Amino acid sequence: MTNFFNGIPKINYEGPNSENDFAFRHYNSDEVVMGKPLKEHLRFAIAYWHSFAWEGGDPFGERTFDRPWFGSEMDLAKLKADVAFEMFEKLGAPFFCFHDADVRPEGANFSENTRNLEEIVDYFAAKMEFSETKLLWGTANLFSHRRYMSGAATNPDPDVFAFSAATIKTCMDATHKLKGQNYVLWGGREGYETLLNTDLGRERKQAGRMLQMAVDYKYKIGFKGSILIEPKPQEPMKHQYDYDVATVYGFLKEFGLEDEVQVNIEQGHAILAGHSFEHELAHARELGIFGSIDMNRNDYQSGWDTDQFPNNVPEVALAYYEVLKAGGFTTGGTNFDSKLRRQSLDAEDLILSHVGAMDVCAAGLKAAAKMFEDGKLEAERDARYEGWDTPDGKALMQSDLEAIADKVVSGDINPKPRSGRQERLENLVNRYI
Ligand code: XLS
Ligand code: NI
Ligand code: NI
Repeated sequence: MTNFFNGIPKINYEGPNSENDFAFRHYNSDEVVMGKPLKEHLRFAIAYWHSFAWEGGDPFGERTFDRPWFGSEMDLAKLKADVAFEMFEKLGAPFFCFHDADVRPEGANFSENTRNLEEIVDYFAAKMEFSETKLLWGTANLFSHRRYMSGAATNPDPDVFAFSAATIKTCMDATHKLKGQNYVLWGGREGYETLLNTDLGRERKQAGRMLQMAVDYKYKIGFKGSILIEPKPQEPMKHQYDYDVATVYGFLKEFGLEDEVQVNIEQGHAILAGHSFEHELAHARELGIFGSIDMNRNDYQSGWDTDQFPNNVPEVALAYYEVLKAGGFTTGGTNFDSKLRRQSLDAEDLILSHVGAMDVCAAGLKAAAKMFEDGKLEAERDARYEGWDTPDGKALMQSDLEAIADKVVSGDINPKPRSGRQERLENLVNRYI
């Protein structure tokens, strides 16, 4: 036991009227909703990078957090792991996620990186034998080190492509060893700053080849989890290639990987792309590539990826409604890719941010389930399209322009506009929240 969380109790469910800050009001993990306990619906994961590796710096100031594990020695990386697993236990977190660079010290070269990673993976594995927390996903940090400043797979230098491929291999090995349920590829610096020095066509082919190699390697090692791409439109690059769900789908189609790879959709990234979170979720579901979510919001005024904990129940409810419509998570889950504000210095802040986020998600999921089970929203939607379910409607999809033109003339077809009933539907949704 470390003494980092001294005095902070294990968090239990106490119901909506509790006065205790260190308690859940909505997240009753075993409560059954639509035939499944909440913990299986929500599949919460803690992001190692934000909670344990991020130091509280911003472009104008350095580290604000004072954590006993900050530093580059292996012993400190192990202390960090001890604290992380204590936090997972306090929160009853079913999952966690990590990048290689979050968990191990940076080595002088590839072999040292790999040795460090393997040592920590063994350390994790020993802890996970006694912990209830599993690995939701692993991933490679192919964006922080200066070697990646011009991208990883899409770098103009083939040596960087090679270094990245080797790193993805070690991170897939680590994820596999820890029985991770997914392997994530967020596009890091796969994008460009200026077209003046960029060959888009080449970079696209390089990215497609790297993804194919990751998929091949998954089968080679017998990794049963899903491979997920996380779309984002910009930041750190001016333009990121995996812009949004639709763009990623086009990319997957081009390389014949649409049945092999799904998406990890982040709320904040959806907003940066000019979409709503539910737009991205619905789109992924309809395209058959829905995988997992990063549930962190942005500040709506500042226009960058501020990675804040979710705190808006109506928003979250609409997102989980789309997740329920997709049939819920299979390998995916709800990852809090969220970080504290840099003034939130205390161990308590780290716990309470997650308590609040888990409660907001639980409340949102319960509202979404009511919406779903009640069926009124879907009935309204179906009614709007009912013409398409008639024999005439169905026949249209098999017809051609000439035949349709004849039919319009002979049947004197003259469409009559009907209300879209948006406000009525908005009123309906608010009744569940
Ligand atoms: C950055 C991304 C990143 C991924 C994991 O914006 O959200 O944190 O989730 O590499
Ligand atoms: Ni992000
Ligand atoms: Ni993310």
